Amino acid sequence: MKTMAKQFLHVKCRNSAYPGTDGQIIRAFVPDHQVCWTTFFPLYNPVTYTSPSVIGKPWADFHLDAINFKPIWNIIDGKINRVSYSGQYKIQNGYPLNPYGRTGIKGRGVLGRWGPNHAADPIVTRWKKIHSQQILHTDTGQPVLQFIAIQRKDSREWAIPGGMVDSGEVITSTLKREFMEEALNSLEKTEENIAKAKSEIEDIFKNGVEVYRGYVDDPRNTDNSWMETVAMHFHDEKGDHVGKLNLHAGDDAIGVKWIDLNRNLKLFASHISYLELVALRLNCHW
Ligand code: RP5
Repeated sequence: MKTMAKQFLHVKCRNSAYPGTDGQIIRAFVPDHQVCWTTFFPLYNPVTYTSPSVIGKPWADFHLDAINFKPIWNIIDGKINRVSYSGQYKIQNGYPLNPYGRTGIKGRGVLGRWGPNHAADPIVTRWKKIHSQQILHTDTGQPVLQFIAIQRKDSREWAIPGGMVDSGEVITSTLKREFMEEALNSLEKTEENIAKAKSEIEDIFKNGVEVYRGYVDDPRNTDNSWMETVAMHFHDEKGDHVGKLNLHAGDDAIGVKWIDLNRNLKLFASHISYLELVALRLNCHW
C-alpha cells in the first residue's frame, strides 16, 4: 500500500480559480519553491473562503469561532475522524494546516471538515475482451485493463466513483455505497433492484486490495481543509461479475463507462496515480 511522499507537490489545488465560484475566488499565486510552510513567504496573504453551501449542513463543521464548537485535532473526535493518514498535522492560530503546504486560499472552501476530509475510492477492473478474446495492446503487447469511471457533475471530469466517508461509517461500506450510488444509480432503484445489485457486487467487493491511503491533490483543498482517501482495487478476473453489470450513472455522476487504462488519461484530482499502482499490480498496459 502506498502513501504520497511528503516532497510531493500539489498542483491541482494551486494557482487557479477556486472550483464552483465562477472565477470569483482566485487563489493567491504559490510558486513551487514556496509551497512548503517552512519556506519564507512574507507576502503570502491568501483570501479566506468558505462556501455558503457548507454552512449549517449536518455533515459539516461549524466556524471555528462558534460557541460550543471545540474540535479535537489529530484524533477520532467523537464520531468524526480528524486523524490524517499523513501523520500529525500542525495547528496555527487555531486552524489545521494542510500537510502538503500552501494552496493560495484559507478557510474550508466547499469542504465540510476543517483538517482532513476522508473519502474512499473503489477501483473496479476487468480485462478488455472482444468475443471472449483478451486484447493485447498493439504498442506494448500487454493486456489492456478497463476500469469503471464516472463523469462528475461538478467539474465534468472523469473520475473513480469515490465519495466521502460518512461519520462513523466503515470504509468498506463507503466503497460499496458510493459505487452503487454513482455507477449503478441505486438511489433511484427499487428495494428489490438494490438487493439484486448488492448481491451482484458482493463477491467482487469481498476481495479488495488497498493500493493507496493518503492525501489527494484535490482542486477543492485549501490551507485548512483537504481531501484524503483510501483507494481499493477490486478486480473481476473472468469478467463475469461486475464485468457484466448494467452501468447507470446516478447521484453526483452524469456519466459512467468502462475506460481502457493508460498513462495519458486526464482524470479528476490525483486519481491517475492510483490507477498507475493498479497497472503495476496487474502488469498490464499503461
Ligand atoms: C476525491 O474526491 C476522492 O479521491 C474521491 O474520489 C472524491 C470524494 O468527493 P466527492 O466525490 O464525494 O465530492 O478527493
